[in-house]
Amino acid sequence: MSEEVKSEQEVLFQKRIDAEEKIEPKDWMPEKYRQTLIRQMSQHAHSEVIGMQPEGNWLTRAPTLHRKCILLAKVQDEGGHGLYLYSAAETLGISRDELVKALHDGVAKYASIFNYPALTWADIGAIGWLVDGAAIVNQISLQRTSYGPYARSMVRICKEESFHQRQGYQIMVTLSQGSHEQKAMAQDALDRFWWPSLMMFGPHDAESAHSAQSMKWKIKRQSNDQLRQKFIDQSVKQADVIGLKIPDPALKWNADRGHYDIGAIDWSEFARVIKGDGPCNRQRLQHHNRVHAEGAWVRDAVAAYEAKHKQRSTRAA
Ligand code: FAQ
Repeated sequence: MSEEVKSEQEVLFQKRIDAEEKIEPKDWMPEKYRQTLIRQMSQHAHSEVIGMQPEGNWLTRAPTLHRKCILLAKVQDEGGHGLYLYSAAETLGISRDELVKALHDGVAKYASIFNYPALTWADIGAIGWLVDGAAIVNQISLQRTSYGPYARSMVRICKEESFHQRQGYQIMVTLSQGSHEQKAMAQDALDRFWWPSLMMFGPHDAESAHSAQSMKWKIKRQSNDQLRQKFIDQSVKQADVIGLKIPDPALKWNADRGHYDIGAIDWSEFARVIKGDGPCNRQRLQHHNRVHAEGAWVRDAVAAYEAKHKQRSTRAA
């Protein structure tokens, strides 16, 4: 294909994006658009699946049967989110095996937040309130992303994340109205999860390698800093309602901007964690590797069943 024809296709593609048309799997798309989506959607899928680990760790230690049922449903939802997202990524011409291999080889990332441990029951509250809370702020915006299968998967995921956020906040409400020790445990969880939650939105816009192109292609609809600010503004109020203190001495309402100002984020910690040196990176990947290998027989059985059925229907035809 000549350069001229290709660039004409690119102009038409951008026109479709500007007109808010969704791009569908069989439509022409620039190779870089396809690769950007594979990168972002697969990292999103890996985050959902790796994100099951810190919470899964508390399934056998939930304080009541009721809490256990809720947590079990939530963790299963996260696995489901991973499946929708892997399937949506496969429409871009890549297999799930390739995506998982990239995770195991350390080529594909997953959200930095899941490299922090869940040390107490209050951490389960903080994860639901803050981590799912941050995820929803980002994903509501992604419901309008330009790639159809990604946008549609976000609609269902957001509905479920909203329940996740509320169950987490409700744990924090209960603990902060409990004994002195319970309230201290909730505050400690907030202290440890606040800054890593802010890092979930990625580097500041000026440092974000992919933002400019992704915003032009409407893969991203709002910038990292815009979404982070939205999350800060809503969470400060929620902490206030339950009498917990955001661990940031520089936090201040800025009447001119109509937003909260915050202190400096420790980007060296973020860089360390995404390079593989966070508190739980090795543990998370080792666990995923082990469980994936243990599940090989299920994948083999499904493939054998499918092959048998194909053979039977070919014979019958
Ligand atoms: N962690 O140029 P940008 C959830 C990387 S779902 C790790 O700004 P981009 C549900 C980035 O990949 C949470 N890496 O990148 C749940 C890039 O590296 P690369 C997941 C990060 O893509 C709750 C480099 O830094 N949500 O929590 C992070 O334009 C509870 C430069 O950054 C999504 O994935 C990070 N936080 O913007 C489950 C949402 N931030 O790839 C269980 C979809 C940045 O060049 C329990 N993703 N990096 O090697 C997005 O919206 C975007 O990809 C951003 C990053 C906003 C995360």
